[in-house]
Formats: sequence, C-alpha cells, structure tokens
Amino acid sequence: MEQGNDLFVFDGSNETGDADWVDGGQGTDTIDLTNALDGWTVVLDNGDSFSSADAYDPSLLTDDSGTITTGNGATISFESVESFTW
Ligand SMILES: [Ca+2]
Ligand SMILES: [Ca+2]
Repeated sequence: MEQGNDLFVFDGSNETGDADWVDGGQGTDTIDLTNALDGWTVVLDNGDSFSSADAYDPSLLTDDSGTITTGNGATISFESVESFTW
C-alpha cells in the first residue's frame, strides 16, 4: 500500500507459474512492461484488455484492477494502478 506515485518495473524474469501481486494504493501508479517478454496481455476487471501489440491508450485506465499474463505464462495481479508504459 503505497501513498505516492509509484513505478513498478517488470524485467521479464517472471517464470511460468509465477503469480505476483501489485497494489498501487494512493497516487498515480504506473506499471512498466518495457522489458517484459513480448506476448503479454492485460485484462482489466471491467472487461477491457490490451496487449504488447497495441498502442497505449491512456483512456483505458483510471484506477483499475486486473491481471497481466506474460508471454511465458506468469501472472501479475494488480489494483489501484492508473497507467502502463511499454
Ligand atoms: Ca501509490
Ligand atoms: Ca493508485
């Protein structure tokens, strides 16, 4: 639970079967997938989704929860995240 604006960087080292958890908490929090393996998909709990092949659409995210599935099958659940970059 972080009060400020946080940046969570994934470096592509997640392994198949890993299940990580990110809670952005207060502030404008960003997940950086620049160095994650291609082929990841983000599915928001509101039903929207985007993937590594898409351009970033900032209108998709406000203060959302959802799940990232990486190209090798690891999952990262998140909540209270307002932005992604890749
Ligand atoms: Ca925060
Ligand atoms: Ca937040």
